[in-house]
Amino acid sequence: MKEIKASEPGRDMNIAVVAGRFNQFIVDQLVAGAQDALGRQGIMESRQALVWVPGAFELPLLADQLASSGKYDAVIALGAVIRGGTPHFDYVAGECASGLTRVALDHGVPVTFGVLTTDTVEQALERAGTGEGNKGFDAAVTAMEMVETIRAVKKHLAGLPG
Ligand code: INI
Repeated sequence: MKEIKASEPGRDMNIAVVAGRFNQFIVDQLVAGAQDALGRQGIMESRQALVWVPGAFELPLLADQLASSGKYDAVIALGAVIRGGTPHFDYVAGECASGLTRVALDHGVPVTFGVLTTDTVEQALERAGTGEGNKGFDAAVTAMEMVETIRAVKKHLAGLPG
């Protein structure tokens, strides 16, 4: 059986980051983590874009605009939804997650989920640290792997005998 594997992510990809401003002191660190991962991969700043929206609930709409543009190979969605004892949490986090999934499937563009959903600010801060203890970093690494995996599968499909 032929195993189709992504090659090491290259530099030739355009990546958009969409970030929710709510709890911005945390989301700033997720954005920094994502930028760190993209920079380590050698993706030039001119190939990266960052768009802020008011909160996590708004992430799917902007992710949709970016994914449907045909200009970006992947979208990284970043946000911080903190329960804080309110049922609002479930609506915001749930709609955000299902909306982002729908965008990826509608457009065939990877949309990675770097949205923290935690009970407390402390738990969110733990996941927004430096280097690899940062969910923004992880979401960017996943986005790049997904771009290469999709490229590898497309190449494989194009080479199959009819
Ligand atoms: N948005 C977040 O990104 N995180 C939250 O913790 C949050 N809370 O707790 O309410 C939040 N709410 C705002 C929401 O994303 C929308 O911006 C708002 O409802 C307007 O549509």
